[in-house]
Amino acid sequence: MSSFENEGPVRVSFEGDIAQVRIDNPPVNASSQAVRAGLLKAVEVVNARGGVHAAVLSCAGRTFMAGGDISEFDGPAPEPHLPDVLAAVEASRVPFVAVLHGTVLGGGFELAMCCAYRVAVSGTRFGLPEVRLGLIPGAGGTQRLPRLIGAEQAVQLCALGKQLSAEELLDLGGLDLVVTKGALDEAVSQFVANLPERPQALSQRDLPQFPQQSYEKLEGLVRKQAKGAAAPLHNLEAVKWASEMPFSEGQPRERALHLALRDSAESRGLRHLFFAERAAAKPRILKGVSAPHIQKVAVVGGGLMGCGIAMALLAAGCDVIMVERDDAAAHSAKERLKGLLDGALSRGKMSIEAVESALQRFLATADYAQCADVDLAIEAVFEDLDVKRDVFRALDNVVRKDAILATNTSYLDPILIFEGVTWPERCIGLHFFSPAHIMKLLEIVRLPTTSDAVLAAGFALGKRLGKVSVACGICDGFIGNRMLAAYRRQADYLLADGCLPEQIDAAMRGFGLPMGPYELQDLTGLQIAWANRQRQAETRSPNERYIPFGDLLCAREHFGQRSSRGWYQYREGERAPLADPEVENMILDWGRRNSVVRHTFTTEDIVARIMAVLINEGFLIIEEGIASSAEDVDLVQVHGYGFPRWRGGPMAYAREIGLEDVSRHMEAVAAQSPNSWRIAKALAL
Ligand code: T1G
Repeated sequence: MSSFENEGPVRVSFEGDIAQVRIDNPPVNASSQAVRAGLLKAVEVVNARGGVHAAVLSCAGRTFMAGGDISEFDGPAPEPHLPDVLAAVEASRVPFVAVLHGTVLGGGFELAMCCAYRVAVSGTRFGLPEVRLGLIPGAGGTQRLPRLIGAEQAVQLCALGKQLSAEELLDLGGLDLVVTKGALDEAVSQFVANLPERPQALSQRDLPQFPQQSYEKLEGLVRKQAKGAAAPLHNLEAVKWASEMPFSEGQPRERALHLALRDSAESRGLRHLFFAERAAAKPRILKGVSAPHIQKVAVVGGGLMGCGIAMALLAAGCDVIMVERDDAAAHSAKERLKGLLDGALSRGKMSIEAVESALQRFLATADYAQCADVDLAIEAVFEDLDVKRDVFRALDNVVRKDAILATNTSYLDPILIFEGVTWPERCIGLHFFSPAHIMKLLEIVRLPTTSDAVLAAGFALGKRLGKVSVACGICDGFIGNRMLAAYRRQADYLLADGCLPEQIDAAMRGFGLPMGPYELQDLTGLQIAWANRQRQAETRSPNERYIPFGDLLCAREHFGQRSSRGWYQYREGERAPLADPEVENMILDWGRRNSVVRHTFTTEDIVARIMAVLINEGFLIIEEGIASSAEDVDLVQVHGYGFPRWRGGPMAYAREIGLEDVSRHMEAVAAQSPNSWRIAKALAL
């Protein structure tokens, strides 16, 4: 077998009349500039040699090309450009046979579509996830895919971010062969030796008109799922071009829009999160630190939170011992967990085998002694310091000395919770968000005594549970709840000075939040924030402006949806919030009694002031070392509090609008409520 000593990530070799073109660009064979140049060279070498029957294109490592190199997107695209490289592959006299495995995404799928033939290993997945990066494909994806599998299916992948299995793509006519991994080499040899007639290149194929009714239905679906993001609709529009114009017109139009979107705030925000999520999973301080393995976990407290944590652990293959205060409570906890498992089964999230396996690995008990051999014990009991301390006193007496002890507290000081526990280096905070088996965010709270190994174990467990884990220090509310408290306080100031709940909620929903602050309080219940305000009363500055509306509602036992009244009123059995004249009167009466002159705030004012407070609190949290980066603050907001992903997070949003603007709005906030806000250094311009 002779081979060309071509350098770089693309190598060409020959076995008789078959060329082997191999891409090796770890970790995911992204189409970097070197890969694009190497591939272009490979097409030239293969065609210049003469007598070559076919060129087999494959990738080393865990996956075929998984897309363009996202890290290149911040700057101008260096030549050769991917569309040109793919055009060369498609036009190659020697037919290319793509051998596909792993996740064939974005530019990788575009490359595969330019090959004359496509053979895939069973289990390979295909997609055009550019939409998740605020983009449309930039190398023919929206123009070739409809010509391969039809426009309707192409919209599912381009605009809705759906992926296809190899079998599904085969059924749609997008692959020539799907084989098991073990049979791949032989199957490819056979296939290449007996190539079917070469199909017409996708760029040459015509496409029927996109049926208007189908298009309109899909447009509604795409708009609904987009939740304010622009890229999904751009993808839909680009796919439609494929049925309206020849490839020669559609592809340049796609490329131009792709490049323009690379420079959009939406794409910058989504790319920022893409890398932030990966960086957060591997804190620099843990480089080289080995994490003790966690298999057996005790969960103390079988309420909604405890069962959610248990569910997440069981789904990840852990063994769970759930401890409750007595046998009856343990039985109820087991029934609650079985309810969650049945729900996962009925929604197709878990197979019957997985549910049975989970139940075999689950034990509910009232006997702490059953925890003697756990690797980690976490409490999810009532948010009361003494109750939590009692739990750890009991655990401390039975668990191994190397067993990790974790608190799930949302607001209490973990140092006080663990006071007196032996081997304090094993203590950590693992703050899950309810429902814990669904919410992605996990705040991992490091105590001064927490060892690196225990911290690493927390991150390893978070990764195993599929969480977005963010390291945080100790303060009231850690990162997310502290920012939520600031956000709600500013919303209350706006109520006091001229707004009504429905106006503020509408403004924040229009910004992209799933619901506004008052709808959310009604949904989760006003009691939690009430208890927190009472807890903070003794340490709150007497000069800080205090708005009592939430307390007044709780005093009337208007706790929200569950009590049919809160900030809104609710018809029996319904959840639609209805403006409550009593709430408006309460706000106006209070204003009159306190000689407040109410103002008119526009939607823009409301958003600007609330965002300024959220960003300011984020900067304070970073400046105090509670969060290690703006990226981590954004991850907390996006994965824990519904901040619109396509805006990248409050800190990314601040970068987009400019800190001068944020600072100006924060000054207005501070003037609106004197002595009530600390201004972060980053905003004290
Ligand atoms: N570009 C650059 N780096 C990438 C990358 C990419 N496309 N994909 C992954 N990485 C890095 C990632 O940052 C991490 O780095 C490491 O690889 C492992 O990733 C031209 C314009 C493929 C399913 O959107 O979905 O093609 O942290 O931890 O869980 O028209 O990575 O180790 O330093 O996620 O096994 C379209 C994005 C791009 C795919 C693997 N393609 N990647 O998941 O590993 S735009 C995508 C993924 C495009 C074309 C358009 C996943 C994965 P580090 P990982 P994983």
